[in-house]
Amino acid sequence: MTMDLFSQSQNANGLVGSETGAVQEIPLVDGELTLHTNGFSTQEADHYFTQLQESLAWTQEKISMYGKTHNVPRLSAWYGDDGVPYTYSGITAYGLPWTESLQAIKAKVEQLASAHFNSVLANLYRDGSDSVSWHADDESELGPAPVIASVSLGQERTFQLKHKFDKTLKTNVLLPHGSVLIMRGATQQHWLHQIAKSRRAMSPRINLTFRLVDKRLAEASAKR
Ligand SMILES: O=C(O)CCC(=O)C(=O)O
Repeated sequence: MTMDLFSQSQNANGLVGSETGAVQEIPLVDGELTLHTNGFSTQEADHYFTQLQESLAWTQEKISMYGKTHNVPRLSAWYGDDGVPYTYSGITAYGLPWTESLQAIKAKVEQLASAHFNSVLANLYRDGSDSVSWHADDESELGPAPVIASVSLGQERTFQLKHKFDKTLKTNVLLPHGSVLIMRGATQQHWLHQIAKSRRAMSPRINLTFRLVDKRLAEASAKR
């Protein structure tokens, strides 16, 4: 049985997230989710989308699986405070310095989340065939109960969640242009999330996930 977690805020499609101006505390077993549907006005979101699409250092990362190298199905870029490391595919690297736009977005998001962030992972989904597969943001350097603030600009996509241990628990959240989804508490310990591929014609989407990386823990896990 799939639990009906969103009976008060579902739209006609059974998805949440389409109410203008809404701040929704989304009830989630073993987790905490808040969706600011209009965290950024349409005008601000339009401006930042164009600005970031043109100016961020978008990179095609590669992943090795079963002895073969594949392109990751999206472009990405890391930015952060000086000396904040991040690790991917066993490699430790350092983020680029904040751009003016990213700093302005970070300030707004920190206010919405009442939290401080020192790095951001930017993802560019070029069309519906770009995606991110099931995972949790549960790296040890984020701590046991990280606050992650996720900004969506451009094409609305569906953020899918499934519980790690109780297979009956799953849900979908629509992430519209200008929205900010905040995950906190035990969410990363108990839930996986993904943006699935879609066969529908889709325009580009930029996602920014702001995080607070513990430098000492990141360096320690890189040495392991
Ligand atoms: O694009 C999204 O909304 C999710 C991105 C994500 O899960 C990640 O970067 O870890």
